[in-house]
Amino acid sequence: VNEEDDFGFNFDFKPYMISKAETINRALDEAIPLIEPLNIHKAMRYAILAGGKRVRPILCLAACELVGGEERLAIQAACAVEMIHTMSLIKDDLPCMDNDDLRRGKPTTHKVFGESVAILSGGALLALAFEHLTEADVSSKKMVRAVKELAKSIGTKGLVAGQAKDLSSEGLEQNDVGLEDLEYIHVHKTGSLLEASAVIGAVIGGGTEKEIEKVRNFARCIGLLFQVVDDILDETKSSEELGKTAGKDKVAGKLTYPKVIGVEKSKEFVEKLKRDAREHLQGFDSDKVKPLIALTNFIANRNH
Ligand code: GRG
Repeated sequence: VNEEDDFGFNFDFKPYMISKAETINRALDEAIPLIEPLNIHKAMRYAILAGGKRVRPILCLAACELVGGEERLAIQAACAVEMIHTMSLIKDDLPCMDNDDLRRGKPTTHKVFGESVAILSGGALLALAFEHLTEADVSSKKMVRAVKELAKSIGTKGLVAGQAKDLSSEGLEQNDVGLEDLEYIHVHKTGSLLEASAVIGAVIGGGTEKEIEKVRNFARCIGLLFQVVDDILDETKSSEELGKTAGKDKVAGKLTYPKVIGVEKSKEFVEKLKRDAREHLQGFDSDKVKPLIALTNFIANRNH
């Protein structure tokens, strides 16, 4: 991770990522105590403390620090975006959606606690995210903006829109779903919360309008980057696992960038998005952009 990349960039990302993830995990542990109703809080904690790369909260903290804010200002917001992400994973895994048995290497929340508890714990995470976010030590004006940004990223302009489109494309022939549809699904399902995470960090950190817009454009690039890489990984996985696992049909049937534009063009797109992401960070303090560039490289080079 700390080797020079193709842009001659050098930053020791692993300790940064570990230390930020530890801070976030501690804050999440405190934010969701094991109180009544016990089974709901158990399920919430099970889902959110199950691991995960913590990309969204790290992005939120890094964006806050990029514009000169202190980490402590954005910690509630960072927890909030991870709560929303976890809520969406719980719902995505339900039998009426993707019907998945495993998540983050463990049985899914509904498999362990039952469907009704899983649905309630998802709803509770959604509510707690907003409650917790409002505890940040920032002006009401910034807070209203942050709340609006987060709400927008979840509903019919964000996660719900992406999931709805994804569900309605299921079972369609490859020819009936084009690059535009695929991009719509990705921008909403994956991009919207990543964008909100970064923008909320920049708003809370006290960024200027111009800085917030730059952060938004940067986050849009890494949102798409995240998904194109995910698609390439899925394709590789599905060919490696061919004939081996029961989940193969789901992966094989899913529309992906490599299926629509081919593996080579998808890899070229990854490189373009990496370059574009960096360009949006121009003009910021050269030391403060380092974690965000490293995060971009991490997303581009990850293998899971
Ligand atoms: C019900 C209001 C409401 C919203 C939810 C179900 C749903 C609507 C949306 C689905 C959103 C979804 C599951 C998108 C996929 C996002 C994605 C790329 C997940 C994987 O993210 P990683 O790799 O996972 O960051 P970890 O485990 O590392 O956190």
